[in-house]
Amino acid sequence: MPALASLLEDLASGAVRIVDLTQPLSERTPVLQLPEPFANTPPLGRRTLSAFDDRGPAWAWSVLELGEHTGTHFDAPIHWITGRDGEDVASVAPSRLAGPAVVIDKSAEAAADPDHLLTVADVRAFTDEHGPLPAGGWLLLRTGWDARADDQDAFLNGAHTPGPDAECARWLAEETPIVGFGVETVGTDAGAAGGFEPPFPAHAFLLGAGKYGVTQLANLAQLPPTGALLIVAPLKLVGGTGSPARVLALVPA
Ligand code: 23J
Ligand code: MN
Repeated sequence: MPALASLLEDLASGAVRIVDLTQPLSERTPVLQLPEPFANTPPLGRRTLSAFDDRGPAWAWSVLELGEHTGTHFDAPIHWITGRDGEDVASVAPSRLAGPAVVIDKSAEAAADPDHLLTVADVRAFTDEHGPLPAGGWLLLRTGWDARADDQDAFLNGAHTPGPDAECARWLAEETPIVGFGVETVGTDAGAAGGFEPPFPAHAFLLGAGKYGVTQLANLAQLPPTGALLIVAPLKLVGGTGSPARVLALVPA
């Protein structure tokens, strides 16, 4: 049977499931808080244009104020100074937005130490057990942080949040065949990463290498370590440094 016909049959039978990796987007969605003197993104803002009233008797709609980097979102290379000559969101080829994903589980380590850092040795231990990182695919870091996403203070945790160390970020960017790195936390970098060398190494190295980030993911616990198909769908925003995204995974039941 052709591969797509077989996939459609598996979806219909439930042999393949679709897992929503997207956090709900609302005025309560936590947003990054950078220290002074840096500018910060506001929470989602919404202004009603009409609500079945004089302004529009049969329709309801609103206008959003929405940061490019709010909620579950995609980081494009031009977000960072190292990638400033790279792709904006609209330029990213769709073939790079759908591909294999592997999930490394550091939820126990992050529960014990919120500043836990992912190392090259951790990823090598994972690939020794599960095989190489997927070419054209994504590495997703599970930390259990998605359970905190309905509470800004618990989610940001005073900037004590897990992420990769600088050497791991450099290695993922420069020496592995992945196209992107995804996390459950507010950014691809650890909460303390502003003080790393270089500062914010996941942003600096991955975006500088023309790779991507996805943040604030949910439900990674429902994915197998290997074998999921990830679909990342940011807005096709011309000149966009990032975009809120719907992120889905297809997984064998
Ligand atoms: C700007 C500066 C630092 C960080 C970020 C943005 C993000 O996390 C982001 O959403 O790209 S850490
Ligand atoms: Mn971002």
